[in-house]
Amino acid sequence: MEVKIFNTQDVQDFLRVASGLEQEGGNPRVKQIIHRVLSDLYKAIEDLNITSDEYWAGVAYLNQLGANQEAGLLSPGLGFDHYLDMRMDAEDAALGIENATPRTIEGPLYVAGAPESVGYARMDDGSDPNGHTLILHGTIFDADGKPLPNAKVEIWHANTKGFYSHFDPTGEQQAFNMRRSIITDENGQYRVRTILPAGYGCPPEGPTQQLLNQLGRHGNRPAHIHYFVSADGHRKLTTQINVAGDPYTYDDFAYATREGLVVDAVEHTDPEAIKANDVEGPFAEMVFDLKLTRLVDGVDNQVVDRPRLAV
Ligand code: MBD
Ligand code: FE
Repeated sequence: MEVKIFNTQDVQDFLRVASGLEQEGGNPRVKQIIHRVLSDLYKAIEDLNITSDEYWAGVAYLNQLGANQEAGLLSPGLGFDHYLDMRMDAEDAALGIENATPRTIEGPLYVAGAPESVGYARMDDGSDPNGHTLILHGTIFDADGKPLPNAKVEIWHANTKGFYSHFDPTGEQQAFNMRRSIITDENGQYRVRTILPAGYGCPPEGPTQQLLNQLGRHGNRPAHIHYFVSADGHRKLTTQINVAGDPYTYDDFAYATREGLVVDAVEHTDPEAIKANDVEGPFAEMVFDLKLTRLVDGVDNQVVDRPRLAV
């Protein structure tokens, strides 16, 4: 049987009570958001005739999601992270701000406190038996298009199993493996030696993948490398590059791939190049320049503050 009660005064009054709108104390913004979200959910229960069994399955699911620390993983999977980027892009467009280097999502696996060095860093500890050497470098440009010395380039990525240090279920990786902060040199350049990452897959038995299965979706990301770039007078840029040619490049479960962020990994086998790059054998090279945008009225109007792991 289907009943309609959502629009009754009783239910509407109840939503205000449950959201604390009839209380003096508390936080008005939280009340406003909770009132709206509760209202939308109550309405969905009515419109879709969501059963008690379905509702309680949802409650159990949220508990599982938290117990597995996967809320930050389901979030990009459901497109929230990309949607927030779309909104920031639209705000920038409205302000006439051009992002020569597109932003894309941070993801849930950044860790603050990586080792810092000037100009160059070796990122991998050499322990990945399948690691193929990657030389990744480029120039950071300021908002006027000039090379920018002393910019901070934070880079993090996965190993050849798609696992990140600090989040590796095998426990194989040392702290901060494949996580570095490089300060650009006097020419605005950064350079790292690391290994080509593999794509990421959601934990196959976890609650995120469980829901994706119900949606008929996979939980894979293409091979990618994360960046934060920050510098005086500029907005912090959050982005990623994809290694070109990955089968998931244009089928990312987290919707982070964007035009301008797909970069070829060029294979070098000639002895000259191997010697010039001070590596032991054949290696891949990726070149990626990033251009920052200036502060808006002296502030970073889009910097994202979120709980992050700091070690
Ligand atoms: C990742 O490495 C990632 O970048 C995102 C967005 C989600 C899961 C794993
Ligand atoms: Fe990632």
